[in-house]
Amino acid sequence: MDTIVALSTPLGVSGIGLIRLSGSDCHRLACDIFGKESIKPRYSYLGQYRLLDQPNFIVDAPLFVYFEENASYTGEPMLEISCHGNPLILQQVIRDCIKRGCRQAEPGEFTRRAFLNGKIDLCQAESIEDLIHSQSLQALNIAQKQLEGSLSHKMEAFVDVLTDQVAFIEAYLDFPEEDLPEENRQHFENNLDDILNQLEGLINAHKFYTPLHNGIQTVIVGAPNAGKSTLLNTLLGQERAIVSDIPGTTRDFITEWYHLEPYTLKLIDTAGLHDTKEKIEKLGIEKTFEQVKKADFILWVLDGSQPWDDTLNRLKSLFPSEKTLVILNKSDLGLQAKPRYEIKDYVNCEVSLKTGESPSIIESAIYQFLSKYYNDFSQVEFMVHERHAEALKQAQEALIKAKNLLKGFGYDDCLASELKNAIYAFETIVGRVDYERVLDKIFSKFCIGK
Ligand SMILES: Nc1nc2c(ncn2[C@@H]2O[C@H](COP(=O)(O)OP(=O)(O)O)[C@@H](O)[C@H]2O)c(=O)[nH]1
Ligand SMILES: [Mg+2]
Repeated sequence: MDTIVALSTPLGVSGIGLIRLSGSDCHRLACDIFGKESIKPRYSYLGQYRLLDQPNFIVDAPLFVYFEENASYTGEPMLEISCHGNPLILQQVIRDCIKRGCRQAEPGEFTRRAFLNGKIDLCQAESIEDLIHSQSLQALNIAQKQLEGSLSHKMEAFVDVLTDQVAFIEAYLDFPEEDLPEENRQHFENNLDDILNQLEGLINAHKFYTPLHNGIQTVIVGAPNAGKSTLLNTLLGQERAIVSDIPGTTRDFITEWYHLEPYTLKLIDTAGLHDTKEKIEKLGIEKTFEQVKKADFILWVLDGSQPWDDTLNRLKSLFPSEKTLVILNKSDLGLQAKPRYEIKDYVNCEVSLKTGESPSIIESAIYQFLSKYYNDFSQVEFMVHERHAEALKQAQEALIKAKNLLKGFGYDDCLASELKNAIYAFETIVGRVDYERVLDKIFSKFCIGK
């Protein structure tokens, strides 16, 4: 296998920048670069990095560690070089490694090699991507367990049960003169029900994947001057957005993370929605509508002290009540009856963001709203990716058919074939089945150096 090289930390000024190499040449390269006869594995050395074409020039004095085959992340010989985090040093070192015969790694290639060398299965590889990118503590916790094999073990347990059953059915079909033992049939039916039950839970958990992984996309919308930026600042507890009584102050999006355990929200403060001819403002408004379409959760801020107008009617039709919480603001100025009436179909909370008493009221309104919308969020045990959900649905379909066949015809070939379909679906999740195409799709999501 060829030896690949990549920067594993972001390219930018930092204390340390880590360069990783993987492939059969690692030991020779380490000896050549650092002028050693041999190198002890898993031992940290301080070396002098000399460039191949300028041997008198020491580009950095990095720490390096060599890992032997079968005892590294990829399962191949590996070399990790911890340079000082100057992009110039890092570029020089990588270029030098390429001159010495390495190839720049493709995105995700280290993890792909780990998978191909049997160090991890596909579920585990995907959990590494979750570990790197997830935005909530709960997601990190689950991803860590999946890296240890929690989802893979579940799939393997299903496969074991079904494989035993297929073997039994096939033996029975070969010797049909033997009586079909009733207790086996009952036991089998119970097993099918148990797997189907668990499958339903897993398929259901898929809808939590994006909010766990990317955070809940929350767009703060409303007319100009309603108090959207004040809401953002109130939740964050800091003056993040400019608050002003000049309408149209917020034109571009302001995005901030906001943690309300167990939820992680990506708050997006937007331009006020109203009729305008002003070019830049108009652009901002169009962008806001795009955000509304993509949002998981909408916080609609309304100045309840102002009369209701036609623009608000139009906005109302754009914000579905099942994912919108209305913040009826400016209660200190006295709320009018009409807006209160108009938003009666929405979950809402009446506040005065200006008085500063509101954070806990709004926080608890958001918490309650999300708890209802994402019920059982904190009970989610698995990060069920789109790919997993699709395979799980195929398995579910096959097992439902199997259950009906068992009731109708007892043990026959069709039943065994449906069980095999389910087994195949579970195996694709773990990645035991050979399929290059799926691999490309998964690993292209990784960053280079991972
Ligand atoms: N009286 C009163 N004024 C408020 C309240 N909340 C915000 N404001 C004021 O309304 C104006 C517009 O607020 P801002 O957050 O910039 O609104 P945005 O355009 O929706 O982002 C500012 O002058 C705020 O101080 C409130 O609860 N009561
Ligand atoms: Mg604003």
